[in-house]
Amino acid sequence: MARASFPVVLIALVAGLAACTPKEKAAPAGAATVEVSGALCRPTPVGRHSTGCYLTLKASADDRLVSLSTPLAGRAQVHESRMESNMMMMLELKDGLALPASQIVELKPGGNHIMLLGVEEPLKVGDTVPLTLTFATAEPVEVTAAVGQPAIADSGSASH
Ligand SMILES: [Cu+2]
Repeated sequence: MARASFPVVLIALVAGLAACTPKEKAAPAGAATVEVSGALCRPTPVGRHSTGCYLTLKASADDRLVSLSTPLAGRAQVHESRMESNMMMMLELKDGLALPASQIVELKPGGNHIMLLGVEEPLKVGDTVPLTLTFATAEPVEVTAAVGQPAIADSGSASH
């Protein structure tokens, strides 16, 4: 039994008095999960304290990536990349990133990405970065990102 099922139990009790109406929602909140794979952070450029990380998400039910953290950076944000007047701009997705049920959502170079800010120690190829991802519904997920250059960078001029 999901621990968030209290209201559901109440409704079931009330409904049970009248009739057996199968009105459950598709997935109970407690069962929602998000698969995270392919986590990779770029090495920090010399003299810089920020870098980009990429990964792939797949939520079992509609969800939202709301925040991220790592002990290796002061802050971790979800950014979108956008071309504006021929300039690649990065904006924080303050409301997080939508994860539609069963859809693969990629954070990748030139697109949405994770930004580590205030990185204390330079990240070098071969290092690892522990990341904790927090979702609107699913339980938090911890992954270990490798540090390396992404295989495909579709925007040579962008630094993340
Ligand atoms: Cu960024």
